[in-house]
Amino acid sequence: MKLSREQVALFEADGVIHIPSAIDKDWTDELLRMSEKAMSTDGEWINDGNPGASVDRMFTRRYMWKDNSVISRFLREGPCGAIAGQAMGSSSARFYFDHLLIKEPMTVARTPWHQDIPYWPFMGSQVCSVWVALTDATIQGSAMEFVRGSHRGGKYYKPELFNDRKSHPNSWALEAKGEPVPDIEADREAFDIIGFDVAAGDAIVFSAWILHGAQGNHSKNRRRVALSTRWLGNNTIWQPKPGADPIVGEDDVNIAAGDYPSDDSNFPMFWSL
Ligand SMILES: O=C(O)CCC(=O)C(=O)O
Repeated sequence: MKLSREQVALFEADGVIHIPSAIDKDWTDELLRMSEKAMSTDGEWINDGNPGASVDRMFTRRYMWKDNSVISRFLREGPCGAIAGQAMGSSSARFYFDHLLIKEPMTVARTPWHQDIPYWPFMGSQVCSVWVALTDATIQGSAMEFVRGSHRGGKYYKPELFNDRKSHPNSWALEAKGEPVPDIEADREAFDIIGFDVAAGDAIVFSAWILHGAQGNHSKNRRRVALSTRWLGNNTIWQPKPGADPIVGEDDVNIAAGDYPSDDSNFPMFWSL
């Protein structure tokens, strides 16, 4: 998968690009089968807003790649690492984690507006996600929206929690510092919001610094499924901090704060020039 110069320039300017037909139907079929299993089996890193329901359920599950052969093969053989590395202008891309995000029909819960970098134990401009649509989705059906160019403001916002729950599986994020995310929904006209209707197989690559979110799923009959993959470029440094995602923490690595994460077992280099 080769990105054009225009795509790379757009990524730098906007912080996000839409790449139609990034993966083929064999991959989307296999990943969708995997997602069904992921919804119906136990695991450690699940955030399920309405377990067992077939409507109004936002389900997320992350960090499966070490035990999940489909995801692991997709990361090695699929195009996401190459897309991430090229978009970031990096000569390599190390992998951080996979994040499956599903919204059943008529899911009320929004994906709140947020930046990704405050959740993660890294710093650097070359940190991004490649979000792969496994089903068609319109913006009304919970495809992603972005505040164009917001990756360039140097802002660092406090994490928001996905799914509104009393005992929240991701409450670790509340320990993070940062100013609150502005109430973008209350004043959408004040922000340069762009979004992309997607077809299954499309990818959206976006900076970990850009503000992004998604509506609930207003579709009456269509599940929305996406697999987000997280990537680290050459200028990434390891920076553990309060409120960082515990999937890979200080006890799991042998990297000094401020160093490049050259840890092949936790952050394998799945793409290089
Ligand atoms: O799929 C979604 O609703 C949100 C995805 C997201 O926020 C991410 O991949 O960082």
